[in-house]
Amino acid sequence: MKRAVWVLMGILVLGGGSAAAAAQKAPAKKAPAAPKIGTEEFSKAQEIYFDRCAGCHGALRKGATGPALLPEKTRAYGTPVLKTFITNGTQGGMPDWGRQGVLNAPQIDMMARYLQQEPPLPPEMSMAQMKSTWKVLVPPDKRPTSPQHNRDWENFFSVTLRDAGQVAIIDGTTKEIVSIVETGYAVHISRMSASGRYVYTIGRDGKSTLIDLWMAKPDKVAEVRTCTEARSVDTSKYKGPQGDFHERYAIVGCYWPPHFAIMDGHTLEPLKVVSTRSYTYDTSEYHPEPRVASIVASHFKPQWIVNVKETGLTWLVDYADIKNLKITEIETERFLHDGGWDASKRYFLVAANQRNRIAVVDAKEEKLVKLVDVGKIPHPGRGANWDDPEYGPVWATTHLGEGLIAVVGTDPEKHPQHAWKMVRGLKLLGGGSLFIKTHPNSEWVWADHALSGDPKIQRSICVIAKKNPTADPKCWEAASEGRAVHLEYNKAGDEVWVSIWNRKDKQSALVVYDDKTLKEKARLLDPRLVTPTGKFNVYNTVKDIY
Ligand code: DHE
Repeated sequence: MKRAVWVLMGILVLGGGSAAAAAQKAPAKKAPAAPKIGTEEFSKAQEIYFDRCAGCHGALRKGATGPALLPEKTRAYGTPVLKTFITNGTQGGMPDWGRQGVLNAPQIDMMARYLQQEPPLPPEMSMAQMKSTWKVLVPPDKRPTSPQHNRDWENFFSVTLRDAGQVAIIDGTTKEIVSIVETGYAVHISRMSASGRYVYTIGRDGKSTLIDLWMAKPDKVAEVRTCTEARSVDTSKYKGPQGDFHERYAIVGCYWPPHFAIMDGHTLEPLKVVSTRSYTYDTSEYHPEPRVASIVASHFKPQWIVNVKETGLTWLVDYADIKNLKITEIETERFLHDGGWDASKRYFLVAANQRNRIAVVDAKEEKLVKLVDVGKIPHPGRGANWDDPEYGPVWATTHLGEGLIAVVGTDPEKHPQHAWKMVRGLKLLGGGSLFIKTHPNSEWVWADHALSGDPKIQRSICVIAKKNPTADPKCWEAASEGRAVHLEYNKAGDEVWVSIWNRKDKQSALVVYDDKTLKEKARLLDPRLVTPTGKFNVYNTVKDIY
């Protein structure tokens, strides 16, 4: 329904409801004419594009993680070639939507024709529009003043049920589903308030949901839509001489429109919106769509680290006084994506994925420390921190483009010769790895291969022994079908939870491993667990333990 709004607004921008006709009026000069597409098909294709393609190719189809898909290029390919790409994927990481059964033959044909039309301009979003979507379902003074259940809520997991538009709140101790909460479409991540009491989710459709874990049955207490496409959310975690900002604010990073929005932490009332449109850091070219990728809250300053993908700028946003907002703009690297803190939480390490680099930002000195060359298309999630027997404190990333864990030294004080260098390259089963995780109490580092093209590898996970990192990893298939994706520890750091992400119409699961023995402890097969992806343990997310 929310996506329909975007589609509808796109049509309105093109005028008169005749998107396809309007698109066909303006073919590129020398390119062949666009093939026919009806208005209804155009709307449907636009919706599929938003769901499946915009994340990599950009809302304006100007390219990002994936290549640009503008008419001069797509018309040169023509419908048959585009259909082959959409059906079979590419070596470069494009998913095989046809072979996976996500898109059927008529849909693939429609998408191939849609991609040859002029891209419609998605609408902007004003503060008034944001406010019109804002709902406080339970006002703060009607919320409980203490937890209304006897569960260890700091060990709850907020689990994305991607294709259901829901999150499951699961008790990590009893493994029971405590609540299923209706959220935005395809929630990307959950982040927690400084106390852990509140969960903030962000849907792909830009809708944020605030969930109160103290309610007898945790449920949403507020919601708002601050963009039409988003991937990141975080909260204000600072408490110190400059004030107590615990639970004060939340921030959403948008893909479209390209901006970030600051909201009240208790009610999600939108308070401020800041555009990220500006110039690329290296060539000073104006970019109309610089998307906000990862956002992380500092623990020692009233500050968010906001990574602006296409311009290659990392913004340090000081939220101490949002009427006089201070932003320190750091030139890092283009195509910034995901990242996390080092163990000291002073340095933020973020993947510039199409540049095969990790940018290291010193949040204390507020400057770029180093660009570290790693493997092909790094994708760390938030990464993993541990003490290497030879190199001291390290942080690591997995990669989409090759089966490699790049281990980076992070201790410039005691191990300056290894700091900000790739000190080890550890082998995995293949590329397509999305996430890596560990815990200070664990002997192991865990990694998935969720986007591998090989069905056996995409459901396999591997562990590496911290004490003996050069030994072959131990790897196994976590399920007989589906993809094993995203790893998360429980609060004690003695269990690892892995999602088995299957098609919407098939059985998915959550598998819980004993971290010491690596033996399976539980397999949650509840039919309500539809397409589980990210899982966020309350305690570990508040404390940034990874
Ligand atoms: Fe993600 C994190 C963007 C595809 C699951 N993903 C992130 C972050 C960004 C991002 C910017 C960092 C958020 C932060 O920390 O503030 N993801 C994108 C995309 O643009 C991309 C490539 C394509 C798209 O259209 O969205 C994409 N992501 C996926 C998936 O296909 C995944 C596997 C399933 C899904 O839900 O769509 C997926 N992304 C995740 C998860 C995290 C994430 C689980 C958080 C990891 C963590 O441990 O913090």
